[in-house]
Amino acid sequence: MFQSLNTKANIYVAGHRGLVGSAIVRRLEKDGFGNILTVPRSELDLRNPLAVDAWFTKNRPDYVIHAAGKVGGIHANASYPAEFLYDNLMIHSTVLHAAWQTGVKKLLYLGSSCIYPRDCPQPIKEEYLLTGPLEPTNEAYAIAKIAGLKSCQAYRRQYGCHFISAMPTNLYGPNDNFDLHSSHVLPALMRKFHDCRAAGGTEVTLWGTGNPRREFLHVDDLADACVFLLDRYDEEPIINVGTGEDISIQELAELMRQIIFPESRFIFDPSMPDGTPRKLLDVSRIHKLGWHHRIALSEGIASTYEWFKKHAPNSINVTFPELNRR
Ligand code: GFB
Repeated sequence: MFQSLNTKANIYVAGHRGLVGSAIVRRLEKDGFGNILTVPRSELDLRNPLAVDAWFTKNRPDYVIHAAGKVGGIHANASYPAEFLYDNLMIHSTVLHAAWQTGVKKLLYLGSSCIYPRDCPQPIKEEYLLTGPLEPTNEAYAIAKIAGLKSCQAYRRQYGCHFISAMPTNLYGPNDNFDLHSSHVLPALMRKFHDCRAAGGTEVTLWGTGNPRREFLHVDDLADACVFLLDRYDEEPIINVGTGEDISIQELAELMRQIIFPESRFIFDPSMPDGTPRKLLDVSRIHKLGWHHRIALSEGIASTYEWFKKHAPNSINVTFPELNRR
């Protein structure tokens, strides 16, 4: 089934409690991997180089999927740039360095579509990286992510490490962050329509103008792509992971209204930022390798909403409690 992976290998999933990491663990377990390594933040602060070195020396992972990091939606990114920059720069540096020092066979690093210039041509090809200015609302996060992917390339060139980087588009799914201040748009809209219905309301207020366009990938599809790439891809260039299809925030809101609370209506608050006008990835490279997404957006929203209803009371995924405390 796999070209190079062996289900007996030790695979460390960094960030296993987050949206991405938890999906990767689910996927690896389904594929029969018996030695998945995880460590909670309370036991290992990935910003601490000495602690990370010691953990890698003791646990000796064969493979690493690096899905750890401080993430958030447009408001969180714009409000806490220092934290997004510091935490992510540190987390990426410590993990990559320890992986090199302990001879990890292969590492998959996850970036983000916000690394590309704000106004680059659409769909976004991998080679558009560093060809123009970044979107100001997420510049700090993007700089840290660019440093991470460039580190992978540097360790590859200087030390021959098999470090690869994938750039996922906007993600959603189970274990997302549904906190209205720090979440991304899809979980925020889910919570807003759900709470409106539960409260007997009629109107939901959304941010910005509704005109920006975004591409959404279910996190189970991303997990599938991660295992695919870890198994088969071993080159320096970054590789986009998405669906190749986008919709406007207005269209997304309409879709979610129909699924969650058809009797409601929504309005936009243009005093909130729009962010990047459009972010659609060119996925022809990963398609050529033989990978395609499977989960249609409406199907993914419906299944995520089922998950949300079961977990709603506890659905704030506090992957960065600092943001939720404020
Ligand atoms: O998903 P999102 O927060 O981040 O917002 P980005 C996408 C769009 O949805 C923006 C609008 O135009 C928002 O104004 N929007 C409408 C809302 N209503 C809401 C709402 O209630 N909550 C939120 N959050 N948005 C992030 C970056 O950018 O994308 C990160 O900040 C990362 O760095 C991530 O790259 C993938 O798509 O604009």
